[in-house]
Amino acid sequence: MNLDNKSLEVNNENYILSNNEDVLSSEIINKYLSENNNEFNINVYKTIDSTNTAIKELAVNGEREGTIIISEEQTGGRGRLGRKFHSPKGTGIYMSILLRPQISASISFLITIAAAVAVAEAIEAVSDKEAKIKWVNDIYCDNKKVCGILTEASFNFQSNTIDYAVLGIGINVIAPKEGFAKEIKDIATGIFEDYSHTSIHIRSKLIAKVLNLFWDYYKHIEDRSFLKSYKMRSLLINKEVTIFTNKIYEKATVLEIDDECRLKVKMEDGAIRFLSSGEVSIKL
Ligand code: BT5
Repeated sequence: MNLDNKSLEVNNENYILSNNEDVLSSEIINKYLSENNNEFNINVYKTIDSTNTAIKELAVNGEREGTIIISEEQTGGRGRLGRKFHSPKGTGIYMSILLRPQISASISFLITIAAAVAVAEAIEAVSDKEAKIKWVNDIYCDNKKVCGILTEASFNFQSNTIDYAVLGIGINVIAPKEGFAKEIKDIATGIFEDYSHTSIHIRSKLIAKVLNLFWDYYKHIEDRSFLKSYKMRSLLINKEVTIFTNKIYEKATVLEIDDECRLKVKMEDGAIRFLSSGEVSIKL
C-alpha cells in the first residue's frame, strides 16, 4: 500500500452534511487531538479490507511510528484466531496504529492492556456509559461488547525486541440502523442508539480521545500506570467463567488479575491457576 495514493481516501466535498451525519476525516480528527497530534499521520479510507493488514504492509515497508489508518468500513475486519470482526459502514471506528516500541518483547502484552484502558476511559468521557473490560481485549457496555482490540507484532527473537506492532481497535459507536449481523446481535451493542443521541463529530472526538489517552500511556508503558484502571474495570473478578485452553473447557472462579495481567482463577477442584492467554467466557 502506498500512502501517496489517496484515491480511496474520504473526500469531504463528496458529502452533504446533515446534523445527524458524522463524517470521518483526518482534518476533523486532528482538530480534537491535543499537542500530541504532530506524532500522528492519520489516513482515512472509505472502505478497506482490514486496517491491520494495511498497516502491517506499511510497517514492513518502513513507515514511521504513529501512522494510522481509519476506515468507514472493513470488508475483511479480523479478530483473534482468524475470527471475523463485523465492521459495517458509517457506524463504527475501525482504526490501526503503527507502533515501534522500544521495549522488551516480554512486555508487549502491555500495549493491548493500555489500549483497552484508553478506549474504556474515552468511551466514558464522551458518553454516560460505564465501560468494563473483559480480559484480555474486549470492552463492554451494558454487558455487551462495544469494542475489540487486536494487537499483532513482529518480534526479533535474537534481540528479544519488537520490530513493529500493529494496534487494531474496532468500536461500535452506534448500532447499525439495520441491526447487528445475526451472529453477533445477542452479544454486541453500540455506545449510542443512534446519531441523534450524540454530539457532532462524535466518532472523531472519540478517536482523538482514545489516541490522546493511549499515547500518554504508551510513552511511559513500563510504568504500567494504566494497570489499576484495567483491574478496576474488570468484568470477570469474582465471576464463574468457562476457560478454554488446549481444546478443553473447564469451569473456574476468577480471583484477580495480577501485575503481569494474568488471570488468577480457582478451578473446581480448588487448584489455583494463572492464565496468560486463552479464551474465557462468561454468562452475562
Ligand atoms: C476482537 O477479536 O474482538 C478484535 C477485533 C479487532 C478489530 C479491529 S478493527 C481495526 C483493526 N482491523 C482489523 O482487521 N481488526 C482490528 P476477538 O476477541 O477474537 O473477538 C471476535 C469475536 O467478537 C467474533 O467472533 C464475534 O463473536 C464478536 N464480534 C465480531 N464483530 C463484532 C462487533 N462489531 N461487535 C461486537 N462483537 C463482535
